[in-house]
Order: sequence, then structure tokens, then C-alpha cells
Amino acid sequence: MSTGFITVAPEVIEAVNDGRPVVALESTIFTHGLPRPRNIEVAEEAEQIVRDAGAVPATIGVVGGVPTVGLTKDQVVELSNDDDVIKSSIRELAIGAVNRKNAGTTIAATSFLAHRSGIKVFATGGLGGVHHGAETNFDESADLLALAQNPIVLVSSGAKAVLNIHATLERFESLSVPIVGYQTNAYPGFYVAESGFTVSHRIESAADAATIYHAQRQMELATALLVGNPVPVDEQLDPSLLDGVVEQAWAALEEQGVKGQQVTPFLLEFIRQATGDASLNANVALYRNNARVAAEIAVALEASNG
Ligand code: PSU
Ligand code: MN
Repeated sequence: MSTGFITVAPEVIEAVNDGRPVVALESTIFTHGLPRPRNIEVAEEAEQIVRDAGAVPATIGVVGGVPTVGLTKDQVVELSNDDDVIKSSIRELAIGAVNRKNAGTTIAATSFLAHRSGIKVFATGGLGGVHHGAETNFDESADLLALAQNPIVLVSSGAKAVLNIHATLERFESLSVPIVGYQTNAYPGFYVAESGFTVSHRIESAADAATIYHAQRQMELATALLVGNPVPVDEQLDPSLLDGVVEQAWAALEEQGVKGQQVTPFLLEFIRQATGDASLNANVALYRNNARVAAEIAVALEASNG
């Protein structure tokens, strides 16, 4: 289905209409987050994990300016290999109608497009949030507000480790977005299992997530449900490396004067190089795990829908 301004793949429309489980997947992770050719492999593997767990994957991105829910394999490859691909948050989406560019959609834009297409569950790696220095530079991700406004279940491994986690969690509280730990009391630390902060509630199962989601909808709350699912401990980045490398990344960012949308990709790429791909391996591991748990939640959601 296409309005000319947005396209939804037939498989996704049918699954949504039939009340079958669907999981949205974002594209910034493979357009800006992972190096080639691993980006394509990871994007395809995430879809397969979702299918194996009994749900329909809907990878979301922007193709030639058109927001597309349920990219084809060829479109995933096209976006992954495009040197001019841009990063689209919500405010860039309509601009695609005139710039006609390919774009990776952030968590904010993906959440919006997923919800608008009737998809209830979304798997990602790490959330955007409040950057260090935000008290003067005002650098807060649009992910925060988007998750207050789009009622989806988002499975992530916490906020990106380069962020001010304390401030990010405070902002989610102000925005009334609930955060639960999946079989953990710890708020996950993206590359590492624990961020040093706790969640306000722990859930034990996909069915628990489904129950909270249904309660939110019954109450007509507009907020998302954030499910914090930690990277498996045996696949995490050595926690003793993390603080040092994050500080180095920040120093490099300041020295090179990187600003705006480039900040997050720059910091993550710096950490990948500085850790000799160890952070990349953790990123891939946590993403796989999130795709699986998201699919289980999507299955539980539809099963409990009656
Ligand atoms: N993964 C990356 N780089 C990124 C992102 C993910 O390796 O840039 C995206 C995510 O999609 C997240 C966004 O939604 O970064 C947050 O970016 P910003 O801080 O500019 O809002
Ligand atoms: Mn920003």
C-alpha cells in the first residue's frame, strides 16, 4: 500500500490486519551504526531471528524519500551501500518528499512509522537520550519525546553508553515512559549488561510485557513501554574498558568539533575502532537478543488479544 508519501509492504499489512505478530526493526543501525559488509548481514539476520520466533519482520527506512515499512532485501542492500544515505528522525521524514534521498530511520522515526502502520513491537540496539553537556548544548535525542507519543513496546539494551544515563532516565520519568527490566533489576548498559542504574520494575516474561502493554492501551495512555533487555554477560564488552573509551570518544568529539546528528554515529564508530571491534561484537549480540525477545513479546501480545 502506498499513499505516495508512505509505503507499507503487503506482507506487513496482511499480518497487521489478521492480528498476527509483527516486529519493526530500524535502519539507522545498518546505515550509520555498523560497518560494511557486516551491516547487511546483521540486518538480514535480525529479520530471520524474528521469523524463526514466529513473527513477521518489518524493517523500516526511507527509500528515495519515501518512508517504507517492510523494506525488501534489495532495499536493505541499497540503503546499506549508499554513501549519501542520510539519518532521518521524525522531522526529516516529510522533507524526503522533496529531497528524494535514501535514509536510515532513527528510533524516533521508526517508532512513529511502526505505530502509524499498526505495528505494536519494535526491536533496536540502544536508545538515544540526553548527551553529556546537555545543560548547555541542549543535545537530547528526539527518541525521548517520540517514545512519549507512540504507544509501542520497544525492546532495547538500554540507552547508548555514550549518553548521560542518569539524565536520560530522569527525562523518561518526566515524560511518563515506563521502563521495565527483562529478567533483571538493572537498567542495561548497552555494550555491558548493567549501566549502574536500576529499573523501577522487573518483568519475567514476554507475557508480562504484553499485559502491561494492554493495560496502557486500556488506560488510553499514549506512551511506549520500554523493555530493557541486557546483552548476554558472556558477550558483553569488558566493563573495565568502557569508562575509559567513552571519555576518549568524547575528547575526540570535542577536538574535531562534531555536532548535531553526527554526534551519536561518531562516538560509536570511535569506540568500535578503539576497542578493536569488541564493541561491535557486543552491539551485534545484543541486537540479536533484542530481536528474539521482541518477537516473543509480539507473539504473546497477539495470543492475549483473544
Ligand atoms: N546506532 C548507531 N548510530 C546511530 C543510531 C543507532 O550506531 O546514530 C541512531 C539510533 O537510531 C537512535 C539515534 O535513534 O541514533 C539517536 O540519534 P540522536 O542522538 O542524533 O537522536
Ligand atoms: Mn542530537
